[in-house]
Amino acid sequence: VDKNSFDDDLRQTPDSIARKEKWFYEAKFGAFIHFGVYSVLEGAYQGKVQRPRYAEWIWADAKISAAEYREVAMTFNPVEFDAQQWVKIFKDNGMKYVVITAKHHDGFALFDSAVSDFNMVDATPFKRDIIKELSEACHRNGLKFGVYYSQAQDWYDPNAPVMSPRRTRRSVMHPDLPKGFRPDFDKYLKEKSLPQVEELMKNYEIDLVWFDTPIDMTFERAKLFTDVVRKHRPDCVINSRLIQKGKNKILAENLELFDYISVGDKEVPTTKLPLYFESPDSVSTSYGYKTYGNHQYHTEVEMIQRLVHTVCSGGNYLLNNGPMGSGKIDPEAVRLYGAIGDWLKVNGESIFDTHRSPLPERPEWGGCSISKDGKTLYLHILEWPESGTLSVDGVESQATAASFLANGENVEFVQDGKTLKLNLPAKPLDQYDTVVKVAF
Ligand code: FUL
Repeated sequence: VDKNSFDDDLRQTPDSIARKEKWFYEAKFGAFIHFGVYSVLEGAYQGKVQRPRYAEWIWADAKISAAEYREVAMTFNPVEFDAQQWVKIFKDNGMKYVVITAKHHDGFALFDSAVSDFNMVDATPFKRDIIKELSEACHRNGLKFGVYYSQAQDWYDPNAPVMSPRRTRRSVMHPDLPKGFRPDFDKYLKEKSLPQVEELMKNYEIDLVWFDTPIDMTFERAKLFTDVVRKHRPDCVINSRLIQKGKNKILAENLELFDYISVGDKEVPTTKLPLYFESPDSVSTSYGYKTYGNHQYHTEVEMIQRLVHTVCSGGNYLLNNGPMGSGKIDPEAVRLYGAIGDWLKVNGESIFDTHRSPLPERPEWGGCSISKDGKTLYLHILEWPESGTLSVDGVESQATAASFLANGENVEFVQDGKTLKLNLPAKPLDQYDTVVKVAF
């Protein structure tokens, strides 16, 4: 990011945040969902087990042809899908918005699309529009609704660019292609990607669009997408993977195209970034539901620490679950969401609607967030000090009171200039993150 190209504080101060994005900056915590044909395969195809990669990449990794993958779609029948029940799990655990894969790299649309029949209604026995049901359930329950859309990478359409030609050869995915076939990216954009984004914007109430894999995306091409989005949904929030290069490479001239930075997959920044960001994490090492090959779930403490670090650094935490092919939410994801939800029920005021840490440095014992009016500082103590004293440097104003969120009891403190010294009990009050609320 070119730090000199825009005003850091302008993007971070709540007062100056555009009204349309306000909900996004206040939300802090959302549910990400990777659901599609790959959910049926769980990371294996005909005995080929996917080792380190994401389960949603099975088509490319197991070298499946388009015709075979279409057959897998014929077995995608998530009869246990219940949008209301999904949304209840997210809402009960403090999540304020939902982002689901409307189309991942496999080119399969989870909605009723007139543009391509490779979609939930036309290509599966289930025949129901998941995007419609889920967006309605979100709005009924006061949650914002977003769609992930892989705008450039599309394995089903031979005209789309292929990410890693060595691993995912176009000729393997499409064995019937004539020899010497020359892909035409602009044809793909014109005939599939842009019209599908337009369908989504026109036919559903979309609050956020999460573009992904900006291969070959120029400013001109990206602008075609933002024009379509803005035309139908002027308040829709757009992420930076529309056009960013590599992990966090944002060019100043592209800033007008999106509203916030998507950091790298599962990346949790522990330092402040110059633009508001969102961290796309997952409950496990995969985004799509996986039972075969390597994969591992986070622990409760890891999840809560990642949420806290993200918010204290000035970002939202988008925590993914991969529902099972049956349409049921992965029980392990429900359990982990529950742990965060329980913690938030007690400590939510230190997360929602807060502002990133005002301290110059990230303290080694944890992190800080601050209320929007600047009158309450929240100290997230992730590493409990053995000495019984916690020293907080860089506190600009005079503290007037301090108490634990866990039980409301006062905490003894002294302030010497910009250093606040708290007298703590021998053991933490919360097993994950004990929060002290300091008033000014
Ligand atoms: C990546 C994709 O390739 C992964 O499958 C996943 O969707 C992740 C959030 O973004 O770029």
